[in-house]
Amino acid sequence: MNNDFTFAIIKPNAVKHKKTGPILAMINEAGFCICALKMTLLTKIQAQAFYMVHRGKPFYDGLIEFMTSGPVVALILSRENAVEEFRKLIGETDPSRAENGTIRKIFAVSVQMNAIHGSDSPENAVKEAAFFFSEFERFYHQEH
Ligand code: DAT
Ligand code: MG
Repeated sequence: MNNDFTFAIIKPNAVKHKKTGPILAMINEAGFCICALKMTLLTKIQAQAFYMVHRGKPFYDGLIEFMTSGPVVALILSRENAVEEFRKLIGETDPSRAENGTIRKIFAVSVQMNAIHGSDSPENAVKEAAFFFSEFERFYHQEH
């Protein structure tokens, strides 16, 4: 099994403004394979569980409200060194600090509405992917 994967979410602002297609194109062009993909509307309980590590921080309530404000697109993405390479592709959390050409630089409208999530470690990629996808919804062995 190919374990070199990361987990991503295209956030509500980007989905709403028809950026799903352009973002997926950038992801493919950067060499990632889409192993799983689903459009879904998070419940408050799901968003709170997903962002549990940020509970108590000043931006937490706003983050939960934003992440449940419209549908998102959840993804499992594979390539060599997937977690680190994907964090490079999306750029800094704060889009004003993100490098030119990164997904957040191009599509984020603020720190909160920063267009895309990417796992920060392989361990969290495993946990986060399990939050959204069963084994039957994953297609790891595709030709590159
Ligand atoms: P990242 O998404 O780059 O891993 P994070 O885990 O620190 O960043 O935070 C999770 C999300 O919470 C982030 O994508 C947007 C939101 N967030 C973080 N810091 C924030 C802040 N200072 N103000 C508003 N939203 C913030
Ligand atoms: Mg994070």
